[in-house]
Formats: sequence, C-alpha cells, structure tokens
Amino acid sequence: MCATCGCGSRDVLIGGKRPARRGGALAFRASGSGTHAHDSANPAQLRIVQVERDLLAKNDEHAGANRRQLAGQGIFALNLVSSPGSGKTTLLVKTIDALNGALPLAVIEGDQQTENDAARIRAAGAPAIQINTGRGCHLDAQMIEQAMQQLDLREDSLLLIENVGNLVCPASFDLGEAHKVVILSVTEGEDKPLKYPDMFRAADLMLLNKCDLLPYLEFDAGLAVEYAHRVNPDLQVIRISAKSGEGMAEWLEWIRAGCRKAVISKLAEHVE
Ligand SMILES: Nc1nc2c(ncn2[C@@H]2O[C@H](COP(=O)(O)OP(=O)(O)OP(=O)(O)O)[C@@H](O)[C@H]2O)c(=O)[nH]1
Ligand SMILES: [Mg+2]
Repeated sequence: MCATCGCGSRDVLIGGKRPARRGGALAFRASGSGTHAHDSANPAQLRIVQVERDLLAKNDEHAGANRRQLAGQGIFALNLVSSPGSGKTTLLVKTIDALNGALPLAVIEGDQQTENDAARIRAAGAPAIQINTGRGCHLDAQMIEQAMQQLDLREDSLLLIENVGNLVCPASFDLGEAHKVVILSVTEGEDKPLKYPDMFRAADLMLLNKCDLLPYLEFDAGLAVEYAHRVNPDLQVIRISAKSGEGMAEWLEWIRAGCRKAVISKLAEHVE
C-alpha cells in the first residue's frame, strides 16, 4: 500500500501552511477496486486492506462535500492527471492566456515539492494555490477542501486542479471534480493506456499533447487513441499542442460547454 510508495505522508503543505486537521493519512484504493492486489489471507494484509477501504471511504465523504459546494456555486472543476512532464502546467498557462479573463478561474497545483507551478500560473494572471504533498504521490479530497477555503472561489467559475504527476494513484482519488482529464504526451509511448488502465478508465477526456512533435517521433497517435478506447470506449480525445496551439479551440469549447452546464445545473437546483 502507500507505505511502499510514500503516500500517506503527513508533511503536507497547502499554500505554504500545514493543514489544520487531517483525520489520518489517505491511502490507495482497496484491492477489490483494482489498483493494488492484497489478496493474501495474512491477517496483517487483511488489516491493511480494511484500513485502505476506510481511508478511501473517508476520501469519498470529503469529495462528496466538495462536489456539493462546487455545484452550489456553479463551479466547473477539472482534475488534470498525467505522468510528470506531460505538459499540464504549460497547457494551463496557455488556457489562461486564451481565455483572457473571459471566464473567472482559479488553479490548485499539486506537487510533492516546490511552488514552481503555482508561480507559473500566477504569472499568467490567475489565482493559484500550491499543495505540496511531501512524500505523497496524489492529491486527496480533504486537501482540495482546504485549498478551496483559501482560494475564495468565484460563483460560476472554472476550477482547474493539476494533480501530482503520476499515472497510478490519482486515479483512485475522487476530489469532487466534474471530470478527470488525462494528458498523454506523444513522447511517452502509445502503450500507456494499456499499462495504466485505471487512469484512462477514470478519465472522461484525454488530451493527446505535444502533437507538434509528431513529425520527429515514432509515435502512432492513432494507435495510442485505439489503446485508450480499448480500456475506455467512452473516452473523448482531443489532439492538442500547448506549443503550436493545435486543438486549443476544441479544448476551450469543451471547457466553456462544461461551465455552461454547471451554471444551468446550479440554477435548476435553486428553482427546485
Ligand atoms: N514540444 C512541446 N513541448 C511541450 C508542450 N507542452 C509542454 N511542453 C514542454 O514539456 C515540458 C514539461 O511541461 P510542464 O508543463 O512543466 O509539464 P507538467 O505536466 O506540468 O509537469 P509536472 O508538473 O512536473 O508533472 C516543458 O519543457 C514544456 O515546455 C507541447 O505541446 N509541445
Ligand atoms: Mg506541472
């Protein structure tokens, strides 16, 4: 479980501050749900599985609360997940530039260490808060709850969450987002959806990034998409390049449509 990869770390910082309360560190999903197998009848192993189940149930409670808060405020929240260096922050910066203030937005950045990504987002003109997970390799819903309190989110806005670069653990943790968006860059190899299926199954949209590099690589974009659809036939795909701007219009329209839906749902709730 997380003890083997450093999840469950208590050295978390949210906006540079230690969180006020953490009701136990969060861990991986239980064996039954796919990420790690703990099938042994060994009592110690069974205890670990039970602890993992409890922790994930606790995460789901916080995620539910986040989702209710976001829905009540008409906020469209996205959880960007990928391996390190796929281009998440670059894409966010380009998205902020392209929206040019037309849509109120805020960003939550997740990394084990450094404020680098939050600084890049602030330099692009958007409010951002950095979560440092220490040895932890994913964001959890309680971290997001606390970060949202510090961010002072605007009604009918967009919340972009950049998860820690990791194609495994963030798949198991619901943060209360509307969608997970998985970014796969063309330098990573076509087979990532087959090797890390949980992540591609958990996502609703895949951004195939760095497409400007395709002429220089032996990367079969069609095959990557085929593999992604093999694990998740409903996965939407946008081929994009944060560098050249290819696919940005489609991505921005996807965001705008989601924001419109969030506002309409909020209004419908108020009428009922
Ligand atoms: N050619 C090309 N390079 C890109 C593109 N998007 C990002 N990059 C480069 O990829 C590298 C990593 O980009 P980041 O935006 O920091 O990636 P990230 O996913 O945020 O990385 P972590 O937060 O560390 O996981 C940088 O050198 C970017 O300039 C793209 O569309 N095309
Ligand atoms: Mg980043």
